[in-house]
Amino acid sequence: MGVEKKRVLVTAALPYANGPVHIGHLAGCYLPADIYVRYLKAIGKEVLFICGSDEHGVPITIKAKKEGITPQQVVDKYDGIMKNAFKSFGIDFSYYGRTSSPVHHQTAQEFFRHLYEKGVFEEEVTQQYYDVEAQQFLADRYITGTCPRCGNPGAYGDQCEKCGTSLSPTDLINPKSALSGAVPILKETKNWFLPMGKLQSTPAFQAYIKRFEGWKSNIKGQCASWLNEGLQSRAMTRDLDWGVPVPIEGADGKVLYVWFDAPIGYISATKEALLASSQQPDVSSLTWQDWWQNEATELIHFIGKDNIVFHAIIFPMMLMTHGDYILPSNVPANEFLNLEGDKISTSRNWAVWLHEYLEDFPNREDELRYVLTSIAPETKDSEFTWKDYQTRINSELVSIFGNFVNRVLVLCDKYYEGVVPLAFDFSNSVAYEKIEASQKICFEQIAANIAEMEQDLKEVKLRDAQACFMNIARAGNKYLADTEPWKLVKTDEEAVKGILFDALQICAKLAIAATPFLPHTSKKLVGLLGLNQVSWQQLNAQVIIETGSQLAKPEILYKQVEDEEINKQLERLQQIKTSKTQQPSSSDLAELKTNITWEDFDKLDLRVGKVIEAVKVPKADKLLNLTVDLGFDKRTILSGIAEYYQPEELIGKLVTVVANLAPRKIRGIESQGMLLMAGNDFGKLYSVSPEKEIEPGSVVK
Ligand code: B3M
Ligand code: ZN
Repeated sequence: MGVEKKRVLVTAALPYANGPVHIGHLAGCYLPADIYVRYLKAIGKEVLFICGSDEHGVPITIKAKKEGITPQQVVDKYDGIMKNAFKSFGIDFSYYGRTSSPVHHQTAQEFFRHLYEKGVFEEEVTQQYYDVEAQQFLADRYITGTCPRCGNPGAYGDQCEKCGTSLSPTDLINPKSALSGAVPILKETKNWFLPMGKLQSTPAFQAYIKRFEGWKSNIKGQCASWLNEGLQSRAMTRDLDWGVPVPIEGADGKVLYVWFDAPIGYISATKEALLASSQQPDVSSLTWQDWWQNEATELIHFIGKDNIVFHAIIFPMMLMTHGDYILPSNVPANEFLNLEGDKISTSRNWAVWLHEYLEDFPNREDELRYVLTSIAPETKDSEFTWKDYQTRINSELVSIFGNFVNRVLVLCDKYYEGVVPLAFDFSNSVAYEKIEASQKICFEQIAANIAEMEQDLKEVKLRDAQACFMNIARAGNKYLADTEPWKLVKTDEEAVKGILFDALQICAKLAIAATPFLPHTSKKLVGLLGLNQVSWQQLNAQVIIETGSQLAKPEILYKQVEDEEINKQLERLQQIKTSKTQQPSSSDLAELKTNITWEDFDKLDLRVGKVIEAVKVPKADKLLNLTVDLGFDKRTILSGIAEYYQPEELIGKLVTVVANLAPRKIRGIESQGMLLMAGNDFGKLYSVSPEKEIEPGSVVK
């Protein structure tokens, strides 16, 4: 506050090194971060863009067990794969680190020790689940069980992925060890907790959360709900053997909680980045402290929505209690990207993997960047489909942008052998009134779109920004369509030169404006236009390409996406789906519950109900509040089906209701029953409904 921000430190969430990167990762975090960074650099800001592999945590060790290799082998394999995929798509990190590096271990340990010595942590002996067979404590994802909130039998010890609730292992019903399948015992162990409840009420934290006001509403909403519920202490150490060892006495066999060390990874990667750059000629005189401990730095974290609490609350609390650090100025988190109607899932292979895309669509990285930015889940979940991918490329990138540039280059090649023609003053004669008017409108529209694009980029509204970019090409096309230089060439060569001179300036503006969004294309176009170098400052210049300069031979920027290419992708996905439905996974088979008696079944009172009202529950993504007519009674029933049904689709629908289920309060509303739903392997839910119209209240037996 009050201090002028001289530089920007942008971080992108450190991906777990337990699998390759997919389009959801790209759209949710890395692409927006890259576009923003490219924009900042273009306007001359000093920027450091930090990322790296998150190589600790239970997901890595579980993957290692599954594949029969060591955790180190897992992270070595995926660190390389991820780094290459990011590079191919032009994600231009200043530095990509690893949390297994010695600099990171040391930095994380020093950070922990500093807080420990300041007396920040609460030391507590608690009962934790322990697998007697595997002789190991079961933290986070090492334990599975039934979610107490939604009944999902595959919830993890830290979170239920179905309903999103964050959990402690001891919240799970019927807990099971993910290592041996055994029922775990409770055993005492000592851990160090960050007293988040206590810290929440400190003036420093209260001052910090004022920043949320300027942040995106999805983040504000999530943070408000955490803060309103009241924060709980959270253990910053774990009884595990993979991670950064806890650097204090009496902590043998314990490591730092992965969410304690991972964000510190941004700091260690910064240190490493500066070490690496000091060995290069253009030595930056800045130290890592300039980036992290100086109010002149603006700190911005790009993340996906599942990481909000860690970046907007927990990490800032760590930085704040440490005392030497700046706090984030913004956390532009995105929502999720779905694929062809279903949630992207690594374990079900329901994803478009970047390394596979590169094989199937070589040299078409910018096409995917374009589509993912057009549908970026900036404010709510969005959806990638291959048909939409094809449409956006063919009818926007090819037909609008590519076509405009190509027409201009081909005409200049044909008429002037690629030498940039003379400009023309259309105001010198009334004969040119029409052309002059088109020219005026065209350049006014372009200027307005450039201004709006810059404003959107500044505000990280990248979807809108890219739409403005495309409008520049639209305006160019319109100018050509209005003035028809290919017809005019027979009668008025000077005017044609003037129009094509203008059109070339528009191509140059497009080449510059494309830098953040489509870096590969921008570079190619700069070359085709015979420009050595361009700068963002030239965007509003009248002349960017000089008369007399030489253009390169025309080449197309993008090729059409053919139906066969799309069908191949759709078939691949279809195969994944069918192989799944034909062979229920072992976990589905294992979920078969123990037999019940006829008497047990007889206790259920199942009835047909008719939905008469349906509304979304505010601030709950998954829940609908339904009023269901049971004939003899009208019930309020909350159902976690908001992702699968729009409220209006349900009105008038017959459903099956467990009518004698004990009422239960959810989000302060009493739910008086439950709707029966059939779920498939892809997380979809379908209502179990009578085949024919039958009156509400009818017994299901
Ligand atoms: N590795 C979770 C994730 O990949 C975690 C992010 C760490 S950011 C410091 O979604
Ligand atoms: Zn749940």
